[in-house]
Amino acid sequence: MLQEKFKKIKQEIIDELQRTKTLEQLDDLQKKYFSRTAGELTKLVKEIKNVAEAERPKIGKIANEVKKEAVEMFERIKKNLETGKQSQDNSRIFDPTIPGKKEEAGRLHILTQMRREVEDVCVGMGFMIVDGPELESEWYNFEAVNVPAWHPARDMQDTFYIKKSRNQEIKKSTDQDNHKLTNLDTNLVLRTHTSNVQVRAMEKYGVPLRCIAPGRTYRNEATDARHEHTFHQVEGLMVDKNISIANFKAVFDAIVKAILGADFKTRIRPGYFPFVEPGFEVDLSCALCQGQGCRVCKHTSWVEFCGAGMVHPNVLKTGGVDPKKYSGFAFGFGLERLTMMRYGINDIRLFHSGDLRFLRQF
Ligand code: FA5
Repeated sequence: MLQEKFKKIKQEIIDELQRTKTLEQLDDLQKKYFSRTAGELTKLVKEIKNVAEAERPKIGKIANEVKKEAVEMFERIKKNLETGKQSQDNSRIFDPTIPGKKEEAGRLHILTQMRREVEDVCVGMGFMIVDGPELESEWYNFEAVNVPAWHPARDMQDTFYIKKSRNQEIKKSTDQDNHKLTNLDTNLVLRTHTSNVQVRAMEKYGVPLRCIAPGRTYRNEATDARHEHTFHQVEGLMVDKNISIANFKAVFDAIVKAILGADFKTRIRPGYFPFVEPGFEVDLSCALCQGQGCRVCKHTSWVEFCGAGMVHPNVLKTGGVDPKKYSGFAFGFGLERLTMMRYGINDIRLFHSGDLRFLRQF
């Protein structure tokens, strides 16, 4: 539409004038737009006669305004250049009639916000934050934490495997990300838990050690209201002399209290994980149904939240730590589930749905 073309040419003139630094350039621009025969603005004005008669006065008015403003701008710039006021002034051409651009302010994903809160609480208790690769050697993900290939516990954590032949290729790119992949004689897997960081952290930092490792994890999982194939865990590991279950309970309670409030109910029950002995599971009381029963807690009024236990001597040994001198606890909880209980979110799939109506609430 002609009206649009006038708007566009006006903006073009403004842009070009902003870049004009000499009188010669200005002269060239003047010809480009105003020359009687081939000037671009002149040609547009000539097109007005082809517009429907009823429309002509309106377009004519717009054309006159654009032309008038353009002439004024040219005069102003000419004066600037003649008086030595250089091109900085030219960039000050400001057209108040152009609608402003609204900047959309982003926000952090709710899981990022929650991770940061958990990190703050743990850092306050002297834990450092460590990271580990999501694409991990099968060895660190399983063997190093006492889960050999034949172990039935592997069935509980099925994942996505990458063939050995691609390892060197992948190694190059992950090394650049500072996540060294070692033990590449094994397959690579998308890590099933953050427990892959346990041995890595002991190898790197030695003991005494107090760290958390939050991060993304993957499982070949049928999804439902509380299971995702891609989710986040926060691993905790504390190794020192004389560490006991009491230390775990104190640290764990402090986290839950800080995030969910002092009155939130939890329960600890025995649980089996090959990398701890003894092992337990911690449940959160279901905040969604307040004990009435719902699909998230599978009508039990408790939501499985965390695996934990005293680090198995084999894992300490693999990490280069003497189990006769040192003991430790480890835990791994689901960040999505913690967030669900805090905000009453009734379906885990909402986190990665990309649904802005959901995300904008936080
Ligand atoms: C583990 O992953 C162990 N590595 C935890 C652990 C660490 C035990 C250290 C002992 C010592 P589990 O598979 O139960 O355990 O997962 C731990 C938590 O992750 C669960 O309680 C749950 O909150 C969360 N989680 C597990 N699978 C899923 C899933 N598919 N979707 C969402 N959250 C999940």
